[in-house]
Amino acid sequence: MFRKLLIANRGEIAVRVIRACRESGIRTVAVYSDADRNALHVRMADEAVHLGPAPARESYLDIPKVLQAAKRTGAEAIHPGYGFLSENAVFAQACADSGIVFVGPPASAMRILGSKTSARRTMEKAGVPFVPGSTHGLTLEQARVEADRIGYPVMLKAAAGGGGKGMRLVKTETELASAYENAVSEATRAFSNGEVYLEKFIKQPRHVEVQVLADSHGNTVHLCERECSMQRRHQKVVEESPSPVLDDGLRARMGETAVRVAQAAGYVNAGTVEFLLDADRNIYFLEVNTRLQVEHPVTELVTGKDLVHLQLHVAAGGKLPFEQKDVRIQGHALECRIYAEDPDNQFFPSPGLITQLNEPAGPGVRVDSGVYAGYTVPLDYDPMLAKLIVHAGTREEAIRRMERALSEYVVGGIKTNLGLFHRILNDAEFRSGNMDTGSLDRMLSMTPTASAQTKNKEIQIAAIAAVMFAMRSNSHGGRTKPTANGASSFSSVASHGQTTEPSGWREAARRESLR
Ligand code: MV4
Repeated sequence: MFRKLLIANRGEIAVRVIRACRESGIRTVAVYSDADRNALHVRMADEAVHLGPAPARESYLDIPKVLQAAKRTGAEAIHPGYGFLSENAVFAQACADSGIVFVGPPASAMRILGSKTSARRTMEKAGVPFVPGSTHGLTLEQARVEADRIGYPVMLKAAAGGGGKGMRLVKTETELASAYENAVSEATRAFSNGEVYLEKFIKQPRHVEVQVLADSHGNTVHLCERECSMQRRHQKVVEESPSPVLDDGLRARMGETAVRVAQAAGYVNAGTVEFLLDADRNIYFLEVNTRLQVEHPVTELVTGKDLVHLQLHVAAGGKLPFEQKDVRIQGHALECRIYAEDPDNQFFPSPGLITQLNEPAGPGVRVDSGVYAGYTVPLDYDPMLAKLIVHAGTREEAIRRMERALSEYVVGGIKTNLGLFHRILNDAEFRSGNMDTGSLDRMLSMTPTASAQTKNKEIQIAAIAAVMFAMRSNSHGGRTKPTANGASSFSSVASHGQTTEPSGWREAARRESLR
């Protein structure tokens, strides 16, 4: 195993990797920018190297600076986390050329999968079902012919894209020329590569992804699926495993297909195979994310496998310590992504000083957080603060556990999306388990009714009361005494909105949660 590893990332994922390293006796090197001098990952690592100014181009994305930090500190391996350099084949190749282990797939697999057209050609050869359409970049004239062949509506996509960038829906031939020009120019600007291709448009698809894991000895397994349809503008908000819409047959077929995808690309390490599932339950390969994903914890909780430990193990040349038949799903896991953003103002980022922080705990609750009370969230990077993940026996129990954990969660000083999850978890489509990628937009387009707002406020008040109750039990080392009318301090707080012993912390929590 490695003696020292550099984490080329920040925030909760850097912290997550540092924790796994500490458990394995691996020394850790953090890197940071001017904006991250006081960041949690810097405090938690054994060593830290300053990279440069706040803009990612001059710090976290600067390949020579990151490599130099690894060489100077004697790190034998680099974990890229997600985002930043994690899917950059040039970086993976540069690590290999410098004799540093990149904790991720070989650069060759990243090149095959990084181009959506080359990925589609590879899957065509391997007999993997993919969305009907072209497997090469197209001129406008070729696009016209191809669109006529597969039938409108079609989607124009950037070959270098992924995650929704450079995509255009084309409903009729009259829209094709202008959509083509737009897609090419957007792709050129975003990826310095204007190659676009066509796919048949799948209406209201569900987004289901399969976690795969491969070692360098030819063994590949899948760790079942995650359902990620609850998203807004290609930003996932709630994820879960297993998917409520898969049965064992479809799960096995998707898993086997994902393993075939990985093998066809020469994949090693952890990766995610994305599928679209249409209304008739057809599955279509979409793309591979060649990194550890934000939502990996839901897979860890239901399979009992630690993905970061496994990534480190296979990157160091180890064999997979289990076989496919040993992978089973236990119970149900849900994840809520906590963002510093304002749901009442078009989800604009809301950076600033975190004045109060109470992260939930208790049975079946995990918080992967990159922040602490007194930390100032910078505006330079993604505004995700933390992930709240719960595990329980059934989906219903997991939803109730998530509501309980959310009721304990207090983030003061900045706006967050915490208040949104109660609505999502009680949304009829979400409850049914039959969501698609339009479900969250439909929910958000319905302004909450006055009664729903009243209900929300009641729940918020109950949430603060629950936190106060917990604090009180802690500080007094015992139960809360009933009040004269027989109610506990819980209902007393709920009805009067104040405690008998006002404290700075409680008052701040009350102000935050009532906002
Ligand atoms: C599609 C599609 C419908 N038909 N492709 C968006 C992100 C990128 N990974 C692929 N995406 C889509 N591709 C065809 N041929 C609909 C989407 C899509 C979507 C996919 C996954 C998760 C959320 C989504 C939201 C809107 C559209």
